[in-house]
Amino acid sequence: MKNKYYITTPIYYVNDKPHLGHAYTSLVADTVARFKKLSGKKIFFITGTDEHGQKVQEAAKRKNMPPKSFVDKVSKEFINLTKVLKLTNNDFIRTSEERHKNYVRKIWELLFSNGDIYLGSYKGWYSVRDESFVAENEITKNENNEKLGPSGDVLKWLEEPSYFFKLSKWQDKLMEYYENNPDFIKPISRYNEVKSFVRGGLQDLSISRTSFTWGISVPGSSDHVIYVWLDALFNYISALDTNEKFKIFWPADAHIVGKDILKFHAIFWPAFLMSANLKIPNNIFAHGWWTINGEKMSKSLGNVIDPIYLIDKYGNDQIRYFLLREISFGDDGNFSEKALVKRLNSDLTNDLGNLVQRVLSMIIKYNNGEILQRDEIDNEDLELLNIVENKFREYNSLMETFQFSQAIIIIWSIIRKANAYVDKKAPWNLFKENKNKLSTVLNVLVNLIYKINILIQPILPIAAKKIFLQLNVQEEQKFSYINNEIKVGMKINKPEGVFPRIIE
Ligand code: ME8
Repeated sequence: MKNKYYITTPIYYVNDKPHLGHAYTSLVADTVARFKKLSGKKIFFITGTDEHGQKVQEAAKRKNMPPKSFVDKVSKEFINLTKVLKLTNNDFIRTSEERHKNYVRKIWELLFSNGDIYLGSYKGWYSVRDESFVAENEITKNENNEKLGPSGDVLKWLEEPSYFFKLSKWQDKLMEYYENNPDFIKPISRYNEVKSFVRGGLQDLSISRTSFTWGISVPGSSDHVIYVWLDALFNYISALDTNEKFKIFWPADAHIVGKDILKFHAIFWPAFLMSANLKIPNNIFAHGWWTINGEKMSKSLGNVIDPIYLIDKYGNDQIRYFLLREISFGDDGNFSEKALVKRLNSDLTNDLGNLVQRVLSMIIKYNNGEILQRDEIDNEDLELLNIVENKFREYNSLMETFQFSQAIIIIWSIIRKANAYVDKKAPWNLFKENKNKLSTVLNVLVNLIYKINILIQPILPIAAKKIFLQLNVQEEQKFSYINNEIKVGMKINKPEGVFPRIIE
């Protein structure tokens, strides 16, 4: 299907409840899903939870719970977060579901029969925090001379029988794929990083474990469980596989992930897919980290922020806006509530909220809510009438390339122009001096708000709906409507403030 668009978030570990980092990736994926839908695409968007592995088993043990009851409980919190965030995901996949486990066993058998799996034994260091085997050159030491992994946890020595995937065999094919598909990994700095890693040589990958049991057992070898990353990555296909209608969505158009898990997505994943003779996703975008005082926000560092607390306090659109606007997608950024409040008051309350509130109030006050025609058009009116269409191409290409902050800057440059136009034209004076001009100015402004609101839909979906309702038009307006206008003679509804000021 030509018009389809399949987008995913990582599936999150259920060793602990969700934090703002998880909410961020999910909100970004939701923004893209909404943007693509408004551009006319048929969307499939999934998120979910990664429920197997040593890290989750150990977390369950710490809570004195059987792993299954533990993952059932924690995954509910992630499902709840999708509701609080008002995500438009079509499905939520859990790796403990039968549909997923059956699919992964099928894949194991396929890779095995293709000659890419062999039995050996693994000896080496393992990071439970990252669920990753760690090479000697990635190891550092702490003051007690203990070995640390890339995420700073104390490594465990593993020595156990293990099945291996012939990753080394796929090195050349991977390099060839990267060369032929320069857009596969974004941003470009990450693409170069992955290429130089693979060029440095790939070792075969241990893909089963025997020292714990919480996972999908290896077909025909039930003392082994399948390595959690081989299990987890295939969620992107198992989520489609049980429904013929959804199978056509593969390959994914975009996997949105944090840079911490790029290696798994950009190296292991395409190698597994090549081995299984499946198509490779079009794009992997690895974004940066939200930090707190310069340190990555993470469950294990204990410096996490609860997204539900923030949304209760400030609102859903507000948090979404801040996360998308505050950092360039791809970069790291420091989170602070002070910066959040400052940005919300300045951008949402003073700029957008104020524009909508004062223009709609004037239409009610001066024209009894009716949209009147424009008949005295000057160059300033014309400029504003055309500004959104003129900027649309730029906005669209920024959104297409996941430059959300830059796309928002374009919209806000229009909003600020609109506010400056209100101040300059001073409708409150025109009301006394020139009623014709007043109608023209208010007509220009209401159409401008309508068009601005079309652009903000993926970024501020709830507010955009409210504003369309105040304009008395349908609550969703596709991008192809960008040249439409609010009909003369129509009446708007009474405005209600969309972004109340936050007391600092
Ligand atoms: O890695 N800033 O799950 P996970 C921004 N189960 N994003 C952050 C973040 C931060 N400080 N902290 C977390 C896993 N994230 C695997 C994935 S996929 C087949 C398996 C986001 O619970 C970011 O997207 O550790 C990161 O990649 C993901 O959460 C890691 O979530």
